[in-house]
Amino acid sequence: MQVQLTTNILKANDAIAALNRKIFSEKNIFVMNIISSPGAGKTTILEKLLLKLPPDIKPAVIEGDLATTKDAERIENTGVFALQINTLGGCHLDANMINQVLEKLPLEEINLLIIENVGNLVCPAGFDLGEDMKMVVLSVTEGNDKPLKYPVIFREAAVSVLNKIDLLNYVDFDLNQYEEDLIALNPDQRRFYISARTEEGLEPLIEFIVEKVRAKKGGE
Ligand SMILES: Nc1nc2c(ncn2[C@@H]2O[C@H](COP(=O)(O)OP(=O)(O)OP(=O)(O)O)[C@@H](O)[C@H]2O)c(=O)[nH]1
Ligand SMILES: [Mg+2]
Repeated sequence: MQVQLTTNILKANDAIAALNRKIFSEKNIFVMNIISSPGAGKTTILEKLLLKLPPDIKPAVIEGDLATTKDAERIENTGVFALQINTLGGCHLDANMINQVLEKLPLEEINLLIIENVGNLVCPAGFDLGEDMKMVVLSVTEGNDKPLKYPVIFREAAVSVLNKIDLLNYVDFDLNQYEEDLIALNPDQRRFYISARTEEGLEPLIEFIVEKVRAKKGGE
């Protein structure tokens, strides 16, 4: 019974995600779904990244959190439109939550929609929101064993970002093992190594995202 119920929920979610994807495609909006455990640095990465986008990239952000508008406020301080969804205890965003706020977004004015999912490496992995790309963020303080322990999201994400590399000297994070495990899970994944704090490694990640947005705009 439980298995059946889960399958039905996911089927319903996938149908709405397909609808979202169609709407985003019609409007040439590239959509990123950012997933990590709490505190890995999703919002900090966005705060830095949004200020460095070239003028032809027009972003908006959806912030998913159990409670508070703290992250949306941080994003708004960069001058970028941000909308907060509170899941009221839910451990992930789903396609319907995104669908319900579409009319509140400036869809005619943007070509990049970034969705910061609820901080959690497990639940968000199973729910398609209608995004073009999932980006998983891990920080070095969490340990290099996480890709193998939480394989679903590391396998599914087209992009992985290792954040807080400024702290590498203070932790026993094994970079070689991390990379080896990621390659085993998803050999095609683009891997980035950054410090949102010092901005080391941020530029290649921004270039990658900009290329994706321009490609979608060009109809690819
Ligand atoms: N040393 C260091 N600290 C960082 C870096 N990036 C983020 N932080 C810090 O990590 C903490 C959490 O960062 P957030 O950006 O709020 O993390 P988050 O993933 O958005 O967290 P949730 O939204 O709660 O899931 C903050 O105190 C940041 O200042 C980094 O590259 N290096
Ligand atoms: Mg955040």
